[in-house]
Amino acid sequence: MITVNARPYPFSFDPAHTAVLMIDMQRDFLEPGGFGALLGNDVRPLARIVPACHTLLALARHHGLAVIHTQEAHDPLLADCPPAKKARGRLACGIGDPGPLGRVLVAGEPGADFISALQPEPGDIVVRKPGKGAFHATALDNILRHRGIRHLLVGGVTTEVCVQSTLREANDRGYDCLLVHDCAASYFPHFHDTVVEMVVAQGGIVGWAAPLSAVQAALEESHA
Ligand code: C5J
Repeated sequence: MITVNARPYPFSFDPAHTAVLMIDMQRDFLEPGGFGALLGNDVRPLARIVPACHTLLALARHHGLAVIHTQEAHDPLLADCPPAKKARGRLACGIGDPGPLGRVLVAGEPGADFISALQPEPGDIVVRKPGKGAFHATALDNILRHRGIRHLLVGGVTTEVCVQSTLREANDRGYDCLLVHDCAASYFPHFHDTVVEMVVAQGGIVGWAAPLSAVQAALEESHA
């Protein structure tokens, strides 16, 4: 077992039964012209976590953890996009419309792709999802159960939307989740900080939180 110095208390996991779940590190959320920017957000704060996410993925592959990337994107007919989601925000250029990165939040378009620094590698799993939570209308739970995965190290964007929704869905399904908090980001830094506190409050009511350095130290110590 590996034990990470985490809040509210140490988080232990067996690498053979653990996945890194990297949420939605897509051009649509991190780059100018994508969905996040069209919503009026300054996308720059999200870029700061890219090196840490890269290190977390490299550590996972090196230490034999499963790597799963989620991708928020709809099919080209928007058959999996609830009309309420498309209408939300009253955007002039919204989901399915042609934008600077191709059709907004549509699978196969440039904006839906992962940023170049965090492209999936052979052996990684990609789960496309139509919602904010990665368990809604996806095979994620089956994938995890078939692989015997019980622990998740979670990063990605945005902390208070897709990361938090997914953490809560995973927690309710019985997975132990560690939010690697410097591998997650929000357009609103105070939302990020608040989510970290919400996760670890009340004895870790939704999970644990730790910085990448603590995960790295624990994994490297296990190989010393
Ligand atoms: C949002 C996400 N914020 N990946 N998606 O719409 O957090």
